Amino acid sequence: METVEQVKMRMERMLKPDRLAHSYGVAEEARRLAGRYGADPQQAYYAGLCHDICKNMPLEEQLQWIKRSAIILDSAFYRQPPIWHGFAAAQYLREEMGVEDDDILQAVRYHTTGRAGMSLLEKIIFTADLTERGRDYSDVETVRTLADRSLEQAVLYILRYTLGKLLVNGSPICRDAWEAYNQLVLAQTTENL
Ligand code: DGI
Ligand code: FE
Ligand code: FE
Repeated sequence: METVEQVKMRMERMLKPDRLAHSYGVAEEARRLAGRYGADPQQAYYAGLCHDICKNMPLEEQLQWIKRSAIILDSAFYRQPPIWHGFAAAQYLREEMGVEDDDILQAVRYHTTGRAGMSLLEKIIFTADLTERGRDYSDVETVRTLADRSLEQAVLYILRYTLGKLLVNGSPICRDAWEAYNQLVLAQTTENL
């Protein structure tokens, strides 16, 4: 597996400056959250650093990486380009950077959509993506406060926020995202029964 220094040099070549800054922000926020929630800080930093590595790749190239992975995806997936870069990155990390840590690969693959049954590291990367220091959107302080209180609550809030916007815009929502949402909502309502 490439060292952090090697990853950083690769990122300098592959990412635009704003995406580079975001990636460093997510890496640091993921390391902080890992410390707070008992995950491995180095693993979290690495996954955070790499999560958007394919974001500035042409879509055609992203597709090539996705097709090289063994994951079976439905036709709706292929009609939602905004969710491709995480799936492409998981395969890219494995083949080009020698990453074999499945927890890192899963966290990168599902960082945009989430999924039902996310691991601790997956929740950390999913959340850090929206709470890193460079993020600025109307609800960001609410999400940052939630992230320090409960990762599950932060993930659910982000899903409500993201999927809410997709619904309002009439955009499609992928299966993994609504399965993640349903699982967290149902877990919450079961607790309240
Ligand atoms: O890569 P980032 O900008 O850091 O953030 P991200 O990986 O969370 O990507 C955000 C984009 O992905 C945003 O435009 C919303 C979109 N997105 C998230 N879930 C879905 C989705 N788009 C579609 N069509 N369907 C989804 O389920
Ligand atoms: Fe992303
Ligand atoms: Fe990101």
